Amino acid sequence: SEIRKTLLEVFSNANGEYISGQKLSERLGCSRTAVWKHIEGLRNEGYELEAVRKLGYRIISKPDKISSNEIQLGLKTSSLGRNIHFEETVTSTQKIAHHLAYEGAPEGTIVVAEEQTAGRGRLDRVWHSPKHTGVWMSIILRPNIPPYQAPQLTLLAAVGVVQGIQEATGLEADIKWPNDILLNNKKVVGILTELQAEADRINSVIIGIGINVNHTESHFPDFLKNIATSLAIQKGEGIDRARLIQCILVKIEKLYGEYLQHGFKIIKLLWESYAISIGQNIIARTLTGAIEGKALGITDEGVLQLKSLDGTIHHIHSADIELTQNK
Ligand code: BTX
Repeated sequence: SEIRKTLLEVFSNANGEYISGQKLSERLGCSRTAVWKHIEGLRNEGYELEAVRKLGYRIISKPDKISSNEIQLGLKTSSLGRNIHFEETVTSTQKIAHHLAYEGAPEGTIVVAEEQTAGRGRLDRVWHSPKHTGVWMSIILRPNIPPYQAPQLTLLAAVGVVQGIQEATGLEADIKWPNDILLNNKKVVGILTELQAEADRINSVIIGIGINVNHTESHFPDFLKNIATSLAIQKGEGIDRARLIQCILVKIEKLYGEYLQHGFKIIKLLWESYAISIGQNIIARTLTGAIEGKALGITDEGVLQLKSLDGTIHHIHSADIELTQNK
């Protein structure tokens, strides 16, 4: 709003000095209560404001924002991220990407938002995506592969994200089959791959990547506090999200080129080198039940092979897995 804009101007002219509530209400032409409401509004947008009795308010830090410009400036890819659809707030970047893909958006188009109000995981689960903290991004690819090979792209994306995180932050993350990326055993990234396909051919693959980047503990709702973490929490300092996106796009583009030329072999080897669940005892919870056993590896299609306690080898296409005590 206009008032919000004026408020920011006043603060930025104050160069970090305190401004009294009285002064603000005069400058904005509104009541002290209204000033307070606008201050709360700024806080919700990620501004850190300090209020000190008798002195007034001052801005301590501005939210770290991303835009198409910042992602594109210095981006070293030839197709990924060349076409960017950026929005401040969306329901889900997947939803927009589906629409753009349907309308014919070129391969490499990405959708990025600062906030998702209905970010989604697998099986219609919710992906928590608060404002100005994370990377909420969907990538449109148009590979010439049969639909059954699409899960390979989830694994490919996971490798790219791990490599991109390493490049941007130095942090070495682990992959838990099929789509979780963990730091210190807590989830820092989720990947969701969706298709627009006919029986035998893919029109587009939409890879949704959600990364907790600059979250502090307080950004996570209680039900996530024990299972989720962010790059900033692990690294102990804030991370430039635009640069992180660039690093990840470069890595995924390189892997994708490799994949289209030479197939899944090298991607599979790389994936296995980051995977923590292989060779471990796990419980795989599928829609039809839970199977306990040892994770043997993944097949050339990216399917998990699990040897259950009675010796049977199961092929798991989709599940949540939990590492159990290794006996
Ligand atoms: P998933 O089904 O494997 O994981 C979802 C589960 O993860 C939730 O049920 C919850 O327990 C937990 N969770 C929810 N939010 C978070 C979070 N921020 N950090 C850690 N754990 C969380 C994973 O699905 C796939 C997520 C993809 C998200 C991206 S964001 C861009 C794109 N747009 C969109 O709507 N989804 C994708």
